[in-house]
Amino acid sequence: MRRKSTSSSSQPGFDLDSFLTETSQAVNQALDRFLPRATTRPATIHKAMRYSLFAGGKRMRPALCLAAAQACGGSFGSAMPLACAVECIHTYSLVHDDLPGMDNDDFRRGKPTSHKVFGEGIAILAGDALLTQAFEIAAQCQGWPRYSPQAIVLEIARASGSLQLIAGQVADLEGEGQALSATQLRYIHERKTSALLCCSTRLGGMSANCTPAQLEALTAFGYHVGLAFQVIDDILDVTQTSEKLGKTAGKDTKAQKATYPSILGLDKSRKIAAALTEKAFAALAPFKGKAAALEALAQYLLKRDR
Ligand code: GRG
Repeated sequence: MRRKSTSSSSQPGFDLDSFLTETSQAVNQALDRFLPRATTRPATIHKAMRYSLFAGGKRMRPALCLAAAQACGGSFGSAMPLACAVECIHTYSLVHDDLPGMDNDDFRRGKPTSHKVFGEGIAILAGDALLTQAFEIAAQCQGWPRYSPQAIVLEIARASGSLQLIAGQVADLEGEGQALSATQLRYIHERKTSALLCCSTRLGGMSANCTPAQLEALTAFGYHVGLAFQVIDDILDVTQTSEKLGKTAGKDTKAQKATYPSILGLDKSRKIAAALTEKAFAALAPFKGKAAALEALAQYLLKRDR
């Protein structure tokens, strides 16, 4: 997968391209091990789960998880089950988001959506199975002195439940065609996007048995990166082609969705994304230079073009 150059990263010595290549490959291999084989009965559901999971996502949530583990002196190996769990949750949310009853989209990750290939019923079940798979993977983690497997499962359940991820989707659906304020939009972004990105970052720290102060710093980092991520996503929706994004561009305007560009314009939206990223950088101060990967990721997410 070709990536935009990251040479503007605030830690010039850090090779983000190599980091992303290494983490994506390791995550793909681990996911392949965690999931039932495509031939395992009933084969249709396992084919559908694998189809969406291996369709070519950017693996940003796992990358944040692994980078956070590294910042706290942990290992990729310890963090890997949690990185895989968040990618399963994320993929489930995309499969369901694309369904006719939600955004009704035909393309995702550069391929026809799950319901286009397998039919609506199997797509719903594939999303359900990916969500459940995430908890199966996370529940098998070793646990750490400060963070039991129960604490890890609770962390993921809270981020993906009806107060966060689902709440964001509900507000997003109910907000279609409405003139939302910037505050209402922030509520949606905090939940539908930032919650899982923040959870991914926190889980990485937890897998390194991070201190409460480190967890607090990772929370502030993940929260702001998550918000910036959605502002950029909204900008890309109006500035990029469907081919580039691997999903249908211009959907927000068509669905009459309030976005930062529609409320505040592109220039102001770009400034907001940059300011949010600055806040994310500031949160990394306690790591005293040990968070090069997190810093480079935040910069990359701000500058991304897909
Ligand atoms: C639970 C049905 C349901 C939905 C929850 C996450 C979500 C709400 C809906 C998914 C669609 C959406 C626009 C989510 C916001 C987060 C976002 C911008 C997702 C796209 O993430 P990328 O760009 O995707 O990391 P890839 O494909 O690269 O992994």
